[in-house]
Amino acid sequence: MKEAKMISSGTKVGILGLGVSGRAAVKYALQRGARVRVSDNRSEQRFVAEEGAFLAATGVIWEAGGHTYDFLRQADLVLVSPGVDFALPLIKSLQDAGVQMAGELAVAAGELHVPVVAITGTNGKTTVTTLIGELLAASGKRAFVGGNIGTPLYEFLCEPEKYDMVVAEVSSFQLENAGNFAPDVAVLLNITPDHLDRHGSLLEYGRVKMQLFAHQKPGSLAVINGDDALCLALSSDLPGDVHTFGARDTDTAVIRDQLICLTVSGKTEEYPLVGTALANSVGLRNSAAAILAARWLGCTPEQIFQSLREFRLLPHRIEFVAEVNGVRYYNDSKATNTGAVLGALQQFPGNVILLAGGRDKGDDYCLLRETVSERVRQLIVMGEAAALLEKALADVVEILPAQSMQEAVVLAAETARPGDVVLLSPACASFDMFTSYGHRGNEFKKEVLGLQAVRKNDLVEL
Ligand code: UMA
Repeated sequence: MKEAKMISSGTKVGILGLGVSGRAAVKYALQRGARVRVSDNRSEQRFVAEEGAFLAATGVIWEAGGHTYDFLRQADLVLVSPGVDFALPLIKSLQDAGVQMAGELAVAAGELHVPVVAITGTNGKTTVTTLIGELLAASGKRAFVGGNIGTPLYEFLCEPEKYDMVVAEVSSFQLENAGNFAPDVAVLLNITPDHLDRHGSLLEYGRVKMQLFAHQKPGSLAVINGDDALCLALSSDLPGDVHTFGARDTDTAVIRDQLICLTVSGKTEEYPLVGTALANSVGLRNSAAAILAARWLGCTPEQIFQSLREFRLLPHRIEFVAEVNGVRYYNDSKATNTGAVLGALQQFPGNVILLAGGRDKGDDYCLLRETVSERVRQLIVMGEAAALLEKALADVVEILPAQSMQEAVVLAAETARPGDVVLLSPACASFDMFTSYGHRGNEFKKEVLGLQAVRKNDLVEL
């Protein structure tokens, strides 16, 4: 993927949104000798309190409390943070005035001279990105692992000599504005409703996701979930070589029981995952996608198999917390959409006490009805979306409202019987009550471990 660099000495660069991505963009633009100005919608007081040290250290010009046309019009190029909706009228006005607008993928497209693997999908992106990074590391490759996972690609662009490859988690927000980003290996894990408050419809969300493949060169690899009808429908005419993973005999990576069979140059390789952290339906799907990418990138079956056996699941993803009074508690705070919740519920045969709710992202909670009626004994709802969840599910499951995580865990503990599972799998964003899904998951864990402590104290007194 070779293309003109967007930034050089003297380029006037605007940064729209100064979060993790924006701060890395500032660092990168300054390193290239650009003249940088920053625009952020936090109030001036909060912005100075939170970013004062960074602003002083970098010496950039800034505005806060909103984005103004006059301020950003001074730039040749504006780097847009993923959290900024690309449909903002201001962005169109600036483009009409000749200001170029780019996201981190568009900027990177001109400067990535090593093999690039990019992973998208509604659920499993972070796990598969981490897994591919580990598979590459096990085969001696110096892989930069970044993107939506938390380290922006700008960080790679600041010191590319340190790496042989890039593994990038890519979100739909980043793909809205990806320019000619053309990964050598592009992976699509699944498409189920998410971020519909921003993208408007599932079809539009899917269309944005497919931008990952739009500029791939012939001979590049497109890895697609063959069990996901929407993924298949949207990938009928891609420029790269399409290989699928799934349950069909025709898939390149066939998932059967706890085994993945990969066909490479007419030969079959077997990857048994029994006894590993990945031996469940979600883990097998993620592994199959990662194996396809890693084999294409030159990892050997032995290296892959070894890394898969050693892989440990990331926190907040169906994470076992504790067993208290015969009840097992799981933290799945990362499940911020219905697709992820369905995946989690499929791991348990029944008798689940489900804790859900938070900030609504436009999902359709009716998609949970069938599985909830089969597997959930009680639903405890909290946060802004509580009423929406009740409306969608009240006739299929008993529902209790909770005002806080503490109340939710206490209610669950009172209801649960030995053998039950208490699962935090919210189907919503966390920002109404917490700073992040990690914060929400940690609060859940704290409350569960508190139950454990109470029980221990009881035992001591006895
Ligand atoms: N801001 C504005 N104007 C706006 C919106 C936001 O000025 O219209 C400012 C806010 O004041 C805020 C800053 O922009 O301080 C935040 O920027 P941001 O929302 O783009 O977030 P970053 O901190 O830069 O983090 C982003 C990704 N965030 C989003 O996509 C919302 C992070 O993904 C990513 O890890 C990080 O870049 C590094 O690449 C998070 C995420 O929730 C984890 N992603 C979504 C997901 O996974 O579902 C897409």
